[in-house]
Formats: sequence, C-alpha cells, structure tokens
Amino acid sequence: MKTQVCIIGAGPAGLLLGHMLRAEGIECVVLERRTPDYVLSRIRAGVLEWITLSLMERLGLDARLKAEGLPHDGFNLADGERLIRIDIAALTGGHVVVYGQTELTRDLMGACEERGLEVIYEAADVALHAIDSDAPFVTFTEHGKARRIDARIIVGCDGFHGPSRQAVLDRGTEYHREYPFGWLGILADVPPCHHELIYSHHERGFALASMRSETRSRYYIDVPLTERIEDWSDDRLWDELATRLPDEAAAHIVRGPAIEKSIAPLRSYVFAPMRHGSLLLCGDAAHIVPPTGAKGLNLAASDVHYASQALVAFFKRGDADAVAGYGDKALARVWKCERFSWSLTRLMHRLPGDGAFERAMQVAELDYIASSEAARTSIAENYVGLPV
Ligand code: FAS
Ligand code: PHB
Repeated sequence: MKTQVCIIGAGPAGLLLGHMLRAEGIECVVLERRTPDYVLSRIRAGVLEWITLSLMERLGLDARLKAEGLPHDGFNLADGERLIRIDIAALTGGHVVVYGQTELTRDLMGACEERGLEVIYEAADVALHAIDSDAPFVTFTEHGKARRIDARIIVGCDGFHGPSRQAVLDRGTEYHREYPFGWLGILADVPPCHHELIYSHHERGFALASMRSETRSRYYIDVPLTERIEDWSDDRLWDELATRLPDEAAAHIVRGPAIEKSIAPLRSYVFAPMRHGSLLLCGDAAHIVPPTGAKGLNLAASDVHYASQALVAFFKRGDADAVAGYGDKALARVWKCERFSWSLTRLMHRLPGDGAFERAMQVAELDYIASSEAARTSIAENYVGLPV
C-alpha cells in the first residue's frame, strides 16, 4: 500500500488526526492493533476542553456531543468539608463539557467510512522503518499475512506502550515522575452526587466525583499501587468515597453496581523532541499526565491541532519547515499542561513521605485559592484549556 501519511493507533489522537487530514484531502491510513470494541471498552477521560470541542466542531462531528454532552461552568476543590468553587465561566468566559472519551471515539469511528478514512484493525507486529528518509514505511501482519505501507510521513498515535516512541527512544530525552499511588475508578449507572465535579483532599486521601451523564457517574479514589482491584468490593469503595467527599456531597451519593472498576497508575512523562525525521509523535505516545487536571485526552487533541496544521502546510504548500517546527510548537503547550496536572496532583494528594510542612503548604495553598480570585483564575484558565 502507498499513502501520504501512515498513522499508528486508532485512539482519539489517531482518529482525530486521520479525520483532520482527510478533510483536507490528504491520503492517510490508520493502523490499530485492537478491535473497535476493545478500543471502545477502555474507560478513560470524561472532560473535554475547548481545543477538543473545536476539532470536533471543525470536523462537523459534534452533533451528538452538542446533544448529549454536559456543559459545565465550574468545578470544585474540597479541602475536608470546605468546598472551593472554581467558576470557570465567570473567570475565563469559557466552559468544559462532560462527555466520555468512549463516546468521542465512537463518534470518530462512526464517521470513518463516510469520510474515506481507512482504519485497519487488528494490525499486528507493527514496525517502523526508514524513519530518517523521505520514504519511510511500516510493516505489519493482518490475519497472519505480511503487509507493508509506504508513506511520506508516519505519525505515532499509539499511546504510551506503542512502537513509535520505542523506535526513537535512544534519540530523545525522557522526563518522568512516577507517583506512588494509582486511581481506583468506578463507573456506575447512578445519578451523580453533585451537579459539578468535586476534587476532594481528605486526610484519608484523594477522591473525585465525576460523571458521564445525569444517570451515569464516575468516581475515583487514590490507592497505594500495592492495592488489588479484587480487594475492593463495590461497598468498600462506596464507603470510602462517602468518607472522603464533603458531607454535603456524600449525603447525595447513590450507590449501585460497578459497570467498570479499575486501578490506573499515575505518571508525568514527556519524551522530547516529538518529531524525528519523517516521524511525528502525538498524544500519549509522546507524553502522559496524571488525570488530576483532566488533560490527557485534551493534550492529544492539542497535538493533533499542531500536527494537522503542519501536515496540511507540508502536503498542500510544500512547506517542509512546518513539519520541522511541529515538535517545538506542540511541546510548548505540553509542558504547560504537564505543569498544571503535576501541580494539581501535588495539591490534592498526600504523597508518602509528606510531613507536617508539606501538609501545611497544601492547606495554605487551598486557603489562598479560596481567598484569591487571581489564584482561582489561574486554575480556571488552565482547566478550561490554554490558548494554542
Ligand atoms: P490511546 O492510548 O488512547 O490510543 C493509542 C492507540 O494505539 C490504542 O488504541 C492502542 O490500541 C493503539 N496501539 C498501541 N500499540 C499499537 C501497535 N503496536 N500497533 C497498532 N496500534 C497500537 N485522560 C483524561 O483526560 N482523563 C482521565 O480520566 C483519564 N483516565 C485514564 C485512565 C487510564 C487507565 C489511561 C490509560 C489513560 C487515562 N487518561 C485520561 C488519558 C487518556 O485519556 C489518554 O490521554 C488518551 O487516551 C490519549 O489518546 P491517544 O494518544 O490516542 O492514546
Ligand atoms: C472522569 O470523569 O473520568 C475524569 C474527570 C476529570 C478528571 C479525571 C477523570 O480530572
């Protein structure tokens, strides 16, 4: 097969980029290791910032998002019983939308055929070749048959564990921080306990009350990485959530059976540069943020914004500098989102080894946020999404 752009990975980054390129008449093929159902089965992000909304709107794929997404004008930080509301709308004029990553991916998948975006699912043994040349290619096996795609550009949208970053790992720099805890999440068909998100810092640990709709809730608590999901019955998790969330919210928790329950590790990670010869890296293939700032999916969309701009300039105007400049442009925004996600994680979690001083700093910072519109504005403008 021969194409202009070969995209590896059909998660949000790969599908968003594929649609953006096809909308500009650029040929591309997407290779995905898993089946569509498997990709949709992964429960991940829940909050969309403006850049993601903008891409879906530019693609004309936001009808369901507009019909079913829940616009949120604010969210809350809880320090024990004190609820500090971050009024996003008043402080930034913007808002976020609660709409699950699963639904966003479903919308993108559903448009592939009509938009002429070819996605090859169950592509195994994907390997990248001749990355530094003008004629890179990708090999893979499809139902046991060896295949090859020749492309001018390869874009790695294959997530944290994919082959793209591995192909250039020795040419870049890794920046990372592992957190000594994970987030135990539960998805249940029960109404949310509060009409907005609540990130709660309690002496027993962190909790997040989120949602997918007015009838489907998503909750998290932080747990040591040694914890096993089988040690957490639904009841034990509901009890812990009721303890860690402020009483006014806990009193409205509706319990129900878990549709999904999993523990996700937390890390901050950046791999730079994000471009190597004819290979661009996008999304989790290049960076990971702790989910505290609701940035992971939105940062993938941010990279797609820059990558699609660069590739349109390259293929339609012969602007080679655009591709060369992709990495630096995307990385500038990545670092700002990494900072925000790291700082909110530090503020809202108790790390092992934290002493009285660290706790005092958290109390002081929450007190400052509660009393300073400037502090709340800073949080709001990061949460709603920085400009590109
Ligand atoms: P993805 O990982 O979504 O997609 C990569 C795709 O590449 C996958 O479909 C994979 O199957 C495919 N792939 C991998 N190896 C391949 C190979 N060898 N060949 C072909 N294809 C291959 N973000 C938030 O904002 N909020 C959250 O609450 C949140 N929770 C998360 C929970 C978990 C458990 C995880 C892992 C992530 C979470 N994230 C969250 C972050 C997440 O939403 C990512 O930021 C988002 O999926 C990034 O999208 P992609 O870059 O497309 O990567
Ligand atoms: C979610 O609803 O899954 C969610 C929301 C906000 C976050 C993280 C996860 O910061």
